[in-house]
Amino acid sequence: QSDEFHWENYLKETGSLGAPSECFRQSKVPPANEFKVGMKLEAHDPRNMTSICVATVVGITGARLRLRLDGSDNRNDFWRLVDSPDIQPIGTCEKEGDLLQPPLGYQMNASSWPMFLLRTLNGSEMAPATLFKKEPPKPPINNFKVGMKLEAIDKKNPYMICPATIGDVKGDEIYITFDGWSGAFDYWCKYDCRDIFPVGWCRLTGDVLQPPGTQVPVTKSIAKTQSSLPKAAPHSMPSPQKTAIILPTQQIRKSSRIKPPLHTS
Ligand code: MLZ
Repeated sequence: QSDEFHWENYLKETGSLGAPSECFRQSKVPPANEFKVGMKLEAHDPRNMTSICVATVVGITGARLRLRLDGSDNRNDFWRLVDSPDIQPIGTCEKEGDLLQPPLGYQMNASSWPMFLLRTLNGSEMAPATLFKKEPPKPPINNFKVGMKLEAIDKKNPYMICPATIGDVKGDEIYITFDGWSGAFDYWCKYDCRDIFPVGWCRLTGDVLQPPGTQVPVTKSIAKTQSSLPKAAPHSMPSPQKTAIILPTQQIRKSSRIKPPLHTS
């Protein structure tokens, strides 16, 4: 379909470049996701990171798991990569002499927790240790440059991965701006943040990449270099680092915008 989003065309039309994969704290070859819906694991409670809880895989999306804490409601689901340090096999906590905690917002009386824990784990399918992948190392320095394109999690809608651009760089921090959106979703994060991915990540993992928004025109840059979109062999030599240059906004005309599909929701 012609109105589908394609990075290759989009980079060409916007005259921009994808940030090289070496910039990211992600494995070059995305980790395999061998988890199944219904499997249980241990996870840090995102609302109370010091406590470790039982979680159930309620969905699979690319290299990520949609997780729900046992004893919690269905309105606080969260997403983690299979190589996230926030998840571990059932039994890890006990091995380390810790206790599994009820989640923040545990729906029953606190005194029922030990029995609830026994029942929730009894007869359940526990995700085997081999499914948990090692977190990739941090790139040694922040190599992001203003104007580089990437795929980034929308923290306000964390199931969404969206086309984004580096809007600013300050020390170890980068400013993530979402293409086609006015700025309400933009955020600062560390360069080694696990919520950002190189161009082509979703295509490789099978996760869903959202199309750019339709609120603001996407800027056209003058850079006329080839894209760093991974092609046939993701193992091949990385292309030499290039700098993406973006024109100041006054020089940008609406007509340079490509037409993404109509946005629902
Ligand atoms: N339809 C929702 C989601 C927007 C997602 C933007 N992502 C960068 C809204 O308009 O709020």
